[in-house]
Amino acid sequence: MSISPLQQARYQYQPKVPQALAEGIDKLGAVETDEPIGTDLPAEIREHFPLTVGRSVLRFRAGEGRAAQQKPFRVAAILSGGQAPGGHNVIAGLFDGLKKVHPDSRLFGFRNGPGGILEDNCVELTAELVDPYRNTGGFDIIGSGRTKLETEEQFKRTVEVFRQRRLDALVVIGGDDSNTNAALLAEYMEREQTGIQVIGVPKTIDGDLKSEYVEASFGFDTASKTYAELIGNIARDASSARKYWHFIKLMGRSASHIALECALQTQPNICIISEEVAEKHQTLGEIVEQVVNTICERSEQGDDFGIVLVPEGLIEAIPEMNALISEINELLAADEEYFATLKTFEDQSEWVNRKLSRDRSYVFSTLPNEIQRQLLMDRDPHGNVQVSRIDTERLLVEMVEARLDELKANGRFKGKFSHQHHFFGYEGRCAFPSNFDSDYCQTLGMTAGLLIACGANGYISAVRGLARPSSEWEAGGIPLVGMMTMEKRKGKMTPVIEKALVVTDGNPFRTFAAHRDRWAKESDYRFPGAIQYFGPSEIADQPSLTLKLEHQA
Ligand code: FBP
Repeated sequence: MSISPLQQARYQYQPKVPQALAEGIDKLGAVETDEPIGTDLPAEIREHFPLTVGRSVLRFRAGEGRAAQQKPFRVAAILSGGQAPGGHNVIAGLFDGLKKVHPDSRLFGFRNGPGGILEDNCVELTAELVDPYRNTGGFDIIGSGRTKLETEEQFKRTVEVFRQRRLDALVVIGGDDSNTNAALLAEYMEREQTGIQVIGVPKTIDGDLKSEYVEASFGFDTASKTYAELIGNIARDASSARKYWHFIKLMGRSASHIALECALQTQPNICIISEEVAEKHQTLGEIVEQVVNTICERSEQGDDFGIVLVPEGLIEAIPEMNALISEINELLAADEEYFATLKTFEDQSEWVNRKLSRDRSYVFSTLPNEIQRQLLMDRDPHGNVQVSRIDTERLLVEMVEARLDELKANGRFKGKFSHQHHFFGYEGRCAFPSNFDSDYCQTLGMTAGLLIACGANGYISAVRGLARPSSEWEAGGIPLVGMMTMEKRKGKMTPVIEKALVVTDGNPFRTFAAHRDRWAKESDYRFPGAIQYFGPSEIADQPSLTLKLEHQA
C-alpha cells in the first residue's frame, strides 16, 4: 500500500488529551456527581428502564472517587451507521485506555456494524492492526453497518456471542439510534444479570447527537470544515467568473447544523435552515420566492452570481412536503409486498397517486418526475425516505428558474440566471480528522475504556469544556437514559434519544440571522481554506464556530 506524506506525518501526531487523562488513567477515579439525570423523566420512559434510570453523571478526577479496577478487560467495539472522521481514533483511544488499565486487556471489533455481533464476525484489534489507522479517516478498520440491534432475540444472541467469547463489555460507536439501542441493551444486560457492560460514544457528522451534557458528536468538526473549504473555493470562483449561481446541498439529515456551520464559516448569499422553515410553516413556494428576490436584487446591482446553501433535510421540513412524505411512508409500509411487484416508475406513481389523499396527491403531481421517483425509492431501516438521495437542490433550481422566466416575460427580471448544483456529503465523511476530532476521539475512546474499568453500564462517553483547549477538557460519562424522549416510531410510541436540531434562539443561529441580510446583498465571502493539521494552535486546533458560539458567555 502506498502511503501519502500527510498520512505518514499524521502517524507522528500525538492527540492532545485532557491533563487528567494524560497523567495516567491508573491514578484517576470516577466521581459520581450530584447531577442525577433522568429522575424527572415521564413514567412512560422510566418504565422501559427500571434498573438504569436516575443514575448520576460521572466525572474523572485524579486521585478521587471510585478507582478503576486494575484487572484485564476483554472489550468489543462496533462502528454503527454513517462514517464520521475520528472513528479510528476512538478505537485507538479505547485500545490505549484499556492497556493502561491493565496491559493484558484485549480489544476486539465486530465487523460491519451491529450485524457483525449477530453473525459473530469478530477480529482482535492488536497494536499491529490499530497503529496504521491512528489519525486517519474512515471506518475501514472494521467497517460499519446500519443493522439495528433492537429486539429481545438480538439481545439474547448478543449475550450468547459475548459469553462464548468471554467479553466483559461492548462499546457502541454510533448516532442517536445506535445509542438508544445501547441504552436498551444496557438495561437488558442488568435485567438478565449478565454482568456485561454497554457504553456508547457520540458519533455523527450531522451534529444532532448532543445535549447540555454531550457537547458535540465527533466528525461534525472535520466534515463541516471540509465542506466549508469547498464552498469557499466555489464562492471565490463565483465572484471571479461572475456568471453562475451555485446551489449546494449539504448532508445532515433532518438537522441543519452542518449548513449553519458552513454559513458561519463562508458567509454565503443564502443559507436555508430547515428548522426555521418548519417553525415558520413556510411553503416551497415561499422559499422559492425568497431565493428569487435575492437573485433579482443582486442582479439589479450587476451581480448575476451567488451561493445558496441547502440543508439535506429541507424537503422534510416544508410542512406540505413533510405531510406528503409521511403519507407515502405509511402507504409503502402498509403495502410493502404489493408495491415491490410494481416494476416501472409509471406504475408506482400511478398507484401512489391513487392511494394518496386529495391534497397530498395534488402536491405530488406538482413535483418534477425525477423528484417523484426519488420519493418512492427504497426506505431506510426505519421505513423513512432517504433524504440524501433526493435532489432538493435541483428541485429548487428548477422552480427558481421557472419563476425567473415568468418575471423576465413581464419585464420584472432583466438579468441572467445560469446555475450549477452540487451535493457535499460523502466528500467529508472520511477526511483525515482535524486536530480537534483527533484529540476529541482519542479522549472519547480512553474515557469509554475508563468507564468500563469503573463498572459503568448504560453510559455515553462524554467530554465537557470542548470550546476550551483540550488540556482543560473534562472527561466523564452521562447516563444514556437521561437523554431519552418519547417519539412515534413505526406507529408506536417508543423511547428514543432526542435528536438535537438547530435552535433558532441559540447563539449560532442568532449570529447567522443578524448578518444574513447583508451577506445576501454583498459578496462578503469568507474563505476558510483547507483544514490545517500543523502550525499555530489558533489555526490548527480551532473547534467549530458552532461550538464556540454555543459556549460563549
Ligand atoms: P449517521 O446518522 O449514521 O451518522 O449518518 C449520517 C449521514 O451521513 C447523513 O448525513 C446522511 O443522510 C446519511 O448518513 C447517508 O446515509 P448513507 O451512508 O447510508 O448513504
